Amino acid sequence: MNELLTSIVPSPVRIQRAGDGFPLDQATPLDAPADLTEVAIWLRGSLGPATGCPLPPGSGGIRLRVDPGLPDEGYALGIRPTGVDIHGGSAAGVFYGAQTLRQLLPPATLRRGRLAGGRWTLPGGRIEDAPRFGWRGVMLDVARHFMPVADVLRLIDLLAFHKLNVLHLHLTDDQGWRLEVPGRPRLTSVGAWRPATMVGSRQHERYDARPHGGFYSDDDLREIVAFAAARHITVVPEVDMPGHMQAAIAAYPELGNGFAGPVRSSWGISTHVLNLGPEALDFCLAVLDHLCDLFPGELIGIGGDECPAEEWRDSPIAQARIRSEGLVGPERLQAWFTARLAEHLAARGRRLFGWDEILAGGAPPGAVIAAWRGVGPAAHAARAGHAVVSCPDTSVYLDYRQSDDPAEPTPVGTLLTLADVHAFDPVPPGLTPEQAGRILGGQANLWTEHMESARRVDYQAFPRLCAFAETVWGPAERDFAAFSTRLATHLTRLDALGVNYRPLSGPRPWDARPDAPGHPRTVKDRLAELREMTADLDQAPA
Ligand code: TNX
Repeated sequence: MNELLTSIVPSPVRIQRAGDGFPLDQATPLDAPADLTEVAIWLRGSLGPATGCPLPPGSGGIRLRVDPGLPDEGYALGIRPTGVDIHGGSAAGVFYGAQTLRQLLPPATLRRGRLAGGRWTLPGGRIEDAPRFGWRGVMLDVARHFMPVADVLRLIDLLAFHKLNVLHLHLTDDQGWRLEVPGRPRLTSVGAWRPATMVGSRQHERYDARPHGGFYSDDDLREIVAFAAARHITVVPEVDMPGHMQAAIAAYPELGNGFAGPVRSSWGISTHVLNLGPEALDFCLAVLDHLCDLFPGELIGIGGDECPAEEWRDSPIAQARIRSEGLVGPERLQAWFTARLAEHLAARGRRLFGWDEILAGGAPPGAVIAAWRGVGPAAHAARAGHAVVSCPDTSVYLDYRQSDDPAEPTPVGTLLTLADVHAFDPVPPGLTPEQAGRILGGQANLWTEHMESARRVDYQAFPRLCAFAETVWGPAERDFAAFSTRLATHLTRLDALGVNYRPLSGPRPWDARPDAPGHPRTVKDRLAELREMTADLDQAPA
């Protein structure tokens, strides 16, 4: 079989080789109905520069069609000497068929400029394909390190190339606030900037002496949303509340419990959280309103992770709220708050999306849970009736180290090799079929404490994200050896796309960060820590 036909990543469900191929040249026409105009524009834009083929409108070449008989995001791609048919169950399905088509051409055609003129032959055959899960996500933390718009758009292209369809944008954290909110100018004039940045894991207490910051204008975010939508990716925004809020409190101290200080420079969890009085609640609802205006998707992220309750014990404003709402103690305050956010979003026809900490005290009905603290919370959330996005740190945290090579940059977390990621299953063991049906899919998370640039994000993300794509697109049964063979060819595609992936042979000398030491953990220690961290879920309603 043609090598390209058998090296597609993520692997298609069914591939048949048949007869001669189709020659693609300057005259090849593209036939697309009006409802597939956007796919056609994208395909011309991605194939044109390197092939020199403008794909003018017309019949007898590549034909795009929606066929409602196919699975929603599925496609059938047929290549014969007389033409190429890409049929999809929806525009998204046609788009994925076209992405597969790109992988069937030599990698040089993925470049942004032409190496040589000529003709390319698409191998003859038929591919039938459809994803296993509807949520094939990546979370990008743009709070710890700001990522310029152009780099975000480039990452979106790389996600789409791997048939991923959700970009969860972590827009705020203790270390930076990255979006504008009407009437709150200090969020960006103050909250988007920190005086210095920690270098390496927090145990080493090292800092650079350089300010860092940046934020997205409303138009920046609209551009990101539209660019992603044209690639069938939904952007799910997250503003993390009521903890991980030090940047906002630095800008507006009245939202906090007496903290008056700068945006946080160190990693870890700030104890400076929202006071949850009337002004802080109004602030949060206004932020959600703005997110609803900018992001058309159903889900709006409210974070909810790692919120220490200690400041609430002595805070008059938090205590007044606890009394007026008749809450049993500071620990109940977060659940009360999350319920108010859920009501507000529901009134706008949206749904709340939060980290699994919001399960403590019972998450609002209809909330979608991003289950990250090992595999326990995904099962807990599914049993409690919630829709779940599986993203256990022990399988899909791409900030965690890829090997124990001493040159691995800032090694943190547990060892998470390419094979470990490839073995991930979004559905945790022990669920009934009904509960398993609540697992929407999986998500790989890119926390950027130790990724200061797009170059470093590439290094941490690839090639593990190629393996991740197989876990959410492909079938439950997977063969790592077969994947590795396909990956060898696929890496030549990443080369053509200019991705700074980690070489399979290990880090290059210049990848090392001796100036930014890490803090590697063993799986055993991490599992013990996770058991302790999630012990409160045993009391939570399931
Ligand atoms: C935990 S995962 C966090 C993040 C850190 C990450 C580092 C989650 C909801 N919270 O704030 O960046 O660990 O791996």
